[in-house]
Amino acid sequence: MTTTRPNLNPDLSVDRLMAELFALAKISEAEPPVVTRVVFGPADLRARAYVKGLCAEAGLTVREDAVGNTFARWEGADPSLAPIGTGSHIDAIPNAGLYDGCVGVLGGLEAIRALKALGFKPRRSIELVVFTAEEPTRFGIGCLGSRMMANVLTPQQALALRDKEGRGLEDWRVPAGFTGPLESVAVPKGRFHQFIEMHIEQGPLLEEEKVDVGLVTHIAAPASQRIVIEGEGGHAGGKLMPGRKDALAAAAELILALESAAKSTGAIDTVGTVGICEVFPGAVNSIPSRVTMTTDVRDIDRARRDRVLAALGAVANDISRRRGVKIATELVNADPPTTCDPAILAALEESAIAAGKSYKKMVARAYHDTSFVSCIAPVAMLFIPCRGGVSHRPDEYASPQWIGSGVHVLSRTLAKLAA
Ligand code: HGY
Ligand code: MN
Ligand code: MN
Repeated sequence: MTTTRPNLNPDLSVDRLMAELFALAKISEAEPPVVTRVVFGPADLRARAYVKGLCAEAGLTVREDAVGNTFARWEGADPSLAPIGTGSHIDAIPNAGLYDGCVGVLGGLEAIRALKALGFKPRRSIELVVFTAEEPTRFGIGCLGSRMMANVLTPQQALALRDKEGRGLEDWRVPAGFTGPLESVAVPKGRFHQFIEMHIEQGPLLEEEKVDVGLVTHIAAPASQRIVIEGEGGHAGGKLMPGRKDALAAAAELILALESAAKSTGAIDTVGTVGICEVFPGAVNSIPSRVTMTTDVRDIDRARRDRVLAALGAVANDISRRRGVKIATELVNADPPTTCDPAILAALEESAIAAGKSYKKMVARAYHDTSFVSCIAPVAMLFIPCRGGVSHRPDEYASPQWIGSGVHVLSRTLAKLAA
């Protein structure tokens, strides 16, 4: 039983992996090449079944928790030891691409299959994880499954979540077959000995600098808010301009204030986005009486991010007073930045060198499930390039070479950590 570190030139079958990525991409609520796969929807359930089937074929034992976090385990020589974890998500926002999340799930599976093909026998079990609802699409908050595993989101808070139609977590997870007690999702510290997520960079640096892989040292601190602006509706022709309380005009001021606050922190790392802006009643000849919008503010420096949120609050108060509109702000999440583990980064660096792959240390600007796994285990992330840094769009793309390099480095690192 070889638990030593074999001559690890994993015989990756990138072709098989690419075929699986393309097959998974076809399981979508939208017409290919567009990928849309919202948690607990029909496409998500079919995608879960597809991935679980591949894991079973690879000889992994598959188990799901009460919200659908899925664990595919390769039993190690000493099952009493906490496993090495790897994985990501397969849910996708509307109008997305096929690589975000899926590269980390199917690439993690390929890394495991390559080690098995080499006859490697892990001392520590290796677990491939598919996290439920990394994207905020359904319930407005990202990383639902990993937040609950880390108990950053309690069962009570999860039960209070609602989708746009007012349906809650129970209305979705139970018909999807997930009926266990929500209290069973939280896991203790040490559930994983170490955890690595492979992911496309969702930024332009690796491709621009022609670097094979990125070793992520920090993950930016995300925050999001839900803002409702209540004004006064009325006839677009009959109601003259003086005294109007136009909710959308107020929202427009607030959106530009967010953009200017994010641009003026003095750091390129601060970003601010309004991704949702719903207008009521939404008629061409009716003055908007209500706007529901979201903000997404991130920075690698938490205090700087929070200063943007505070500045926005002050502007909202000023707009409310000047325009006579009510502005209600609900903070959905304001998470800390994540620091990745030096020992795992060292193992990734050694693996990249051994694999003959160029690498650079870098920051993750998107958030990831790894941010919440970091509450229960040492973590790190491995980035591969994506064309033009494009993501969350159907033209998101990562080449088989880029993906193969990532899987090669991941495979070697899993073997090092599990040996
Ligand atoms: O929004 C994010 O950073 C992630 O892609 N869900
Ligand atoms: Mn995403
Ligand atoms: Mn992602």
